[in-house]
Amino acid sequence: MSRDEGFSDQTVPVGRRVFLGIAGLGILGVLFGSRVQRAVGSAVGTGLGGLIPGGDRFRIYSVTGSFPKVDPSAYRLKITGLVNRPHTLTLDQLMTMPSVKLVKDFQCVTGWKVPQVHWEGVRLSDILDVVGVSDRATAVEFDSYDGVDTESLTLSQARLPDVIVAYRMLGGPITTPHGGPVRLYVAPMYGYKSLKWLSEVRLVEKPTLGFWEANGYPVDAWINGSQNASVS
Ligand SMILES: Nc1nc2c(c(=O)[nH]1)N[C@H]1C(S)=C(S)[C@@H](COP(=O)(O)O)O[C@H]1N2
Ligand SMILES: [Mo]
Repeated sequence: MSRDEGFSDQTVPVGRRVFLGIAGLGILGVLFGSRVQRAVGSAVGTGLGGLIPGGDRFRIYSVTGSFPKVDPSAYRLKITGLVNRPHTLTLDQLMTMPSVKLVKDFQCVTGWKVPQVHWEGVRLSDILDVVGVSDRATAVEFDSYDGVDTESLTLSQARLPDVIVAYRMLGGPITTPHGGPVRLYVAPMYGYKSLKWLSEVRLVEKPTLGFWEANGYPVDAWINGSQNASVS
């Protein structure tokens, strides 16, 4: 199987050297070699990524250094914690819920940006309505099938109309490298909030710091001066 399988032409993986250079977190095992070690990658950290040819591509991240492979038929999304009716949803069940499409620039806090990315999925707020959120809940925690990355949002952030549980991206089903079959997409915030391989949504009274936040990224990741996502 080719290493590049599943990568769209809008995609370039990020090499360990490049990534550590730009993120400086020192703990991340990111990605496969070859295509990665391109000059364009090393320019990203300087913020030139968007100015040079090939700069506006996704860098594929995984904090574990590999991708959890989740078959669409085996996929489950658990909604747990302070809810009235805990649920476990299959991908088919998610896909029968009302869906929303978003188109927006995708922006990593390290400086790279992909213009006008198309997304489709279910509003997180619709899922929260299905399970019924307890009065004591103030925040939502998110877990990944990778077993390491975690995120959180306040309940009011989680209820924003452009925060979705996404199953389509870039014109097709979400590929494994991009976090498929299902990832979170938090349109108004930087990319690290858009947790890939989403496995669990948990309502809590007090959130614990997410993976990136524990490593120094801001808990509130609003993209400055961002345009609102177009919603349909
Ligand atoms: N599970 C998981 N989700 C993740 C990450 C990760 O390493 N693991 N990286 C985050 C960061 S920092 C960014 S910018 C985006 C990148 O999305 P992509 O890998 O599809 O390009 O995913 C976010 N979600
Ligand atoms: Mo990122």
